[in-house]
Amino acid sequence: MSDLVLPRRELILRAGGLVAAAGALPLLSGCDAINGVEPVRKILSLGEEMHFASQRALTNRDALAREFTRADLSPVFRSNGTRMPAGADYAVHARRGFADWRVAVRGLVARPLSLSMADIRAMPQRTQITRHDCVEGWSAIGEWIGVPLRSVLAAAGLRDSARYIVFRCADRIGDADYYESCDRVDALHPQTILAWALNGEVLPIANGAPLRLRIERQLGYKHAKYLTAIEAVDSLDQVGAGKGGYWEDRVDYEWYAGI
Ligand SMILES: Nc1nc2c(c(=O)[nH]1)N[C@H]1C(S)=C(S)[C@@H](COP(=O)(O)O)O[C@H]1N2
Ligand SMILES: [Mo]
Repeated sequence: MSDLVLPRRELILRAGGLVAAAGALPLLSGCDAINGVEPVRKILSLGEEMHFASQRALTNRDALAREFTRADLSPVFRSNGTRMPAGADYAVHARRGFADWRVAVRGLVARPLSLSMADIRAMPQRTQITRHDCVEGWSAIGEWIGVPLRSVLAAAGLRDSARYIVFRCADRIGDADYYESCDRVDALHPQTILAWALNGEVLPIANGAPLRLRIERQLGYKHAKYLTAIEAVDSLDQVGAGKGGYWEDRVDYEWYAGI
């Protein structure tokens, strides 16, 4: 697959979805199919996604991270940081296969959402084989499946006033919950996905079950695991100590960890 033509191809497929919603022949296929969302919402989010796409055309941060093939997969995708969130609540969710897990989408959005894992899997999906780079000096290549964050933000009606997206997590390290954030450009990047599968299997607990961020143009610590909420905000001042992430607030990790 050629990386560079993908965003356009995706838009064309989405346009196909619009035609299908209007009653013409269904043109959807494979993992790009839009399903599980009512037609009006579909048309609405198509408009919003095209709006996002035109905003993105003005930036030079559109480039895609390199994608690999299955032959490149690491034999083991190791885990780092939290491997199992503490507490009874998470353990109960895990025992139930995360059937009742909910991810809130809130803040500067027109339609706040509370998404189940079934809702998330019913949205358009993207599969990508990418390399994860941790600042601690290791890398691993894995295949991820998830919903593009921009589709979720479109469904929620991201407001123009939203400048950053904050990710809330179920685990604590020491005295605080883990959290991260990114700007609109990375939030709307086509490879920024909320992933629920790794290497063809449901995401393991050690890697962030049931849902974790993949933000492929940035370093490992930005890829928040165990997601509980996604918040659209206009400033990071009120988030943690104001630097936008757990490690940014505690050690000297950069907020923009571009690679
Ligand atoms: N919620 C949460 N997200 C997290 C972490 C964590 O401890 N908790 N560790 C980060 C770091 S430093 C890395 S390198 C990756 C590790 O992801 P993995 O466990 O799937 O290898 O998750 C990142 N996201
Ligand atoms: Mo890391």
